[in-house]
Amino acid sequence: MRLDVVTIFPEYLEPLNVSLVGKARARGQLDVRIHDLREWTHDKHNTVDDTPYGGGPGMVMKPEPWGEALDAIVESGADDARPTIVVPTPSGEPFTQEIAVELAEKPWLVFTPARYEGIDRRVIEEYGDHYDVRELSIGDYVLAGGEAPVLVMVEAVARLLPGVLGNAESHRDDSFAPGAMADLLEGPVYTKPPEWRGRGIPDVLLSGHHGKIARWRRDEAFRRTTANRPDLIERTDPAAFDKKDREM
Ligand code: 6GU
Repeated sequence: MRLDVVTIFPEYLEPLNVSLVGKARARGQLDVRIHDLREWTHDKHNTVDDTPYGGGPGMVMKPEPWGEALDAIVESGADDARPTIVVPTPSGEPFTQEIAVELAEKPWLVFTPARYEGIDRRVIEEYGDHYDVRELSIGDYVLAGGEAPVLVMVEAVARLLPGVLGNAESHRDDSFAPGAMADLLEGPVYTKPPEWRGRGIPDVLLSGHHGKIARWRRDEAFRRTTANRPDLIERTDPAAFDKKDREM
């Protein structure tokens, strides 16, 4: 997969050299290209923002540098290659595991993290007419810019790419993974030693009884979801719950 990121803070994307994403790059599974938006400015001060039409606080990112940057990037691909353009914005559609799975199937993503009050709307309209453009938010809070959301989305997508996670089974029962445990959060996990500061391990995990262990994990998932995300229980088809769940 190819990933391009256009930003006025290229150094903010340095974490993409580390850990899972860094290793995927080193192995050639990910081709990440970070671009400085200011390279597509032409004035002495490399201006990327201006005051909003209609007045109000803050600044808006000017369309011209974004247009030149995006044109250069989309034209740098193969003749028939068309990227999906991801625009991080708190006004976007919520980024979910389902969207991460969709994005992980694309060959090429271009991210456009903005600072200030966002990018002149005409840029999103212009590229939306010619490309698949996704405006995505990572949650109901406001950040100072889209760079941290890009790190979040790239990590969520990269770990789904074939061969990137060591163990292909590892995302089978992720919280929010589509499938049997969809809509339940993952329960608690334990490792050695068997006793730590006087605290032991639930007996069932030492029993070797796979059926009982699976049942226990499901009960814990249900308990945790009820406590932390009652909204997930509400929106789940009641047919997905069994008698034991209903008794909890
Ligand atoms: Cl994608 N950008 C910004 N600036 N704030 C956010 C966000 C994105 N998602 C949640 N808050």
